[in-house]
Amino acid sequence: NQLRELAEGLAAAASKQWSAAPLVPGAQLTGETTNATNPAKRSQVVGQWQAADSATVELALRNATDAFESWNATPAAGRAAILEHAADLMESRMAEYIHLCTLEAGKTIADGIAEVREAVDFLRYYAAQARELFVTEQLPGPTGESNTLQLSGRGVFVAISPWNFPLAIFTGQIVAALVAGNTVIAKPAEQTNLIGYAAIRLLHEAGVPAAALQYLPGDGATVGAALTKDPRVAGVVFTGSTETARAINRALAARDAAIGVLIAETGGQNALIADSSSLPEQVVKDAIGSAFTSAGQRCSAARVLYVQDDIADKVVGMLAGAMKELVVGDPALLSTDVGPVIDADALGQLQEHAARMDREATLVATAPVTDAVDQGSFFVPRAYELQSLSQLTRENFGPILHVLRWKSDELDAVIDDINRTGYGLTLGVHSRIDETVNRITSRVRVGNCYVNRNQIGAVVGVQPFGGQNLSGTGPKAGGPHYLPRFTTEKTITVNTTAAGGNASLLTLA
Ligand code: UN1
Repeated sequence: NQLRELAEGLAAAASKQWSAAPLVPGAQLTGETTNATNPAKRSQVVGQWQAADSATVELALRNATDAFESWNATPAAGRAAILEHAADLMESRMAEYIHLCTLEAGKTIADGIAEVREAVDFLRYYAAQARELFVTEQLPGPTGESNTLQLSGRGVFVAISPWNFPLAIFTGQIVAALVAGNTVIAKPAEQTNLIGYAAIRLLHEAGVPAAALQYLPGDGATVGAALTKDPRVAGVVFTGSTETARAINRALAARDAAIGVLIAETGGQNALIADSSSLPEQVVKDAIGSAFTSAGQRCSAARVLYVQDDIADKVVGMLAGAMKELVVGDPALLSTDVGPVIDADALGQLQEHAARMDREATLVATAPVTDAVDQGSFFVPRAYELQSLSQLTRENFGPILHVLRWKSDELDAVIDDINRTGYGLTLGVHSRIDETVNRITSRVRVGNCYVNRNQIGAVVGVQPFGGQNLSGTGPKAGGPHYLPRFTTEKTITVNTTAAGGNASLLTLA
């Protein structure tokens, strides 16, 4: 039944027209429209979107500033109820969002389903957390005084979101800021404006006031930079490159304004370490899942497989065999494992890296080339064997896995290598020796360690996700410490005796 509903929903969604434009009360929209295209079918226009101009950005900032006091005064339980309503709406229209994720972001149906579920999980998780967090806490104190601690939103929050989770991360960032009492200006990634627009419309329908949540599609210079340098902005929540996070941090710091908050989740150079006690079949299955799901376009994805030399030949041989089974193609087909990468730029960067690897490393495995590949921005998965991790000079955001061998006395050197990258997002460990697992997980400085399983797909509320060092500022999305970062605290001390709470003026100092 569910499958039939999904199929019917997908078919209905396929006949709809899609568009996006700024959602800013009072704006006169005059900007040019741009075509949105399907990454799997270069020539297919899937909708139009209109970018925000500078006047619209300014109006959005004014609206968000004006709307803050009343949205922040709405009881947290009321804000949480709106999120819960939005979760129900999104679930009931799951097929439409899956279709959009395939159409505009090139996601497979399986990834589209995961995307909608994660967005719904974020809505319900932050709603539940807000209900618990926003209770006025009575603090113990001296007799004659009452001390309470109140949480409040900070003001205007800007959400700058990535194209690789255009619904899940987009929604998660926005609703965390909103439910904490902030007004939000959402700047989607330019590649996924249509999905972002549909999500914002749904949140409005669920009851978020239009001025409390505004939508500003556009480029980084006109929209992103204008927002982050504005003194009216209290904080920014960002997922994307480390370089952009640094630029946002500098912009916030340079303002003659209150000190802005930055919550950033950035890149990685994620390793999977397998020792000789691990099961080669499982290592290969999890390496493939972690490196090539979502066409490798997850910041959690495995980029480097460190395999102990005694099992290395076996693992590399099995990897080559298994990769021959990967089906690269149209993400709308259920048979497809690996869809396109997001656009021609992304493809160009991967090709450039592969060309260097072809010269400087050894190609050990590839997936088969299919007819679909010429029609869009497809990169056929590859695996290279390296001599040293230093051959990787940047994060390669796509389906390329790098293999390195290590000897039994080199485990600490491997750990040092990984830490030296400065990134610290995910780590996979495959070993059946507890002592080895403990040594690795305690020494490697990352945000998420996964032992004897794949290293992607962190579940909201169960596996809080986020990195350290170059990989982000924390706190982790989908974890208990995330919402508090969007709030500010107020301590209220009241003299409750007629004569005064403090017995003597002399004790005041
Ligand atoms: C990202 O790619 O920005 O664990 C984050 C995962 C996802 C998060 C990825 N839940 O793979």
